Amino acid sequence: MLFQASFLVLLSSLASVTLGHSFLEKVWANGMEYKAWDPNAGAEGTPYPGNTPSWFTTNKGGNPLKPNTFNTRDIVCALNSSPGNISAPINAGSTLTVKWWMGGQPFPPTHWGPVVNYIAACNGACSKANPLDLKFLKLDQKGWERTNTSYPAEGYWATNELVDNNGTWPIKIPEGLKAGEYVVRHELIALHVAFEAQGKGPYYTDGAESYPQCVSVKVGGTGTRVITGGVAAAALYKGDEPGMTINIHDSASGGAYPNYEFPGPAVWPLAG
Ligand SMILES: [Cu+2]
Repeated sequence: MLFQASFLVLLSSLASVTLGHSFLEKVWANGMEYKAWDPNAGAEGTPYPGNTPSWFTTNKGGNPLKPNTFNTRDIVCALNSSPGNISAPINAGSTLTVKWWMGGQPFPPTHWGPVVNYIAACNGACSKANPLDLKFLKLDQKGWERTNTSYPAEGYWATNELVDNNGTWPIKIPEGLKAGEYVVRHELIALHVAFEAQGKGPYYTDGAESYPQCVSVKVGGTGTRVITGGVAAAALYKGDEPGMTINIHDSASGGAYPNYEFPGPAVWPLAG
């Protein structure tokens, strides 16, 4: 019991020193650099720019979404989101790169978890898209990577790789994707307090944290690969999945979680 109590104190102190969470600072596509949207600046009266493909959100502080929001509009593209004003031109088969940054760091290094990317067709201009109408396919996912002497119980996860890469993450746009406008939904999932949702059922008030960010892109060319099916973002997760309730502080694991089960749908077979 003593161990349990001090463990929880440690966790809450970790949470209090990482008040800064994060959001996208920059986006690169086809060799062009775009500023993303800084919701903290927005709170000080800076208007949302007319030349960014990165979606608007009122999420001052870059705060996480908890499982009790996983079936709401906010889980699609962040708190009170609305579409980017432009869609960044990008070639099918090339890489969209994003960069997370807030308050002098990319993302809290103690927020271990997966990085997951999705794509949805806008069927027209993404600037007019309704987030609730978007049907997403999973492009790729990366979770636990290896053990880590710095965090012997938790190991090294995709979010740690993102932090070590100065907050940047590459997202491959599928080869041969049909011309049109698409929303890329890029998401960090932090598992440091995921265990709090164990046994609590779906949409609990605490547990895993989701940090979704959306970027609108415009694919040209003569590709024929069409997106069909897909899942509304508000139906991706319930928060009670094994991959959303895992205890990653299990010292018996030695920091190895090779059987981590990703939440959400399987990766779209045509994405690679
Ligand atoms: Cu957090």
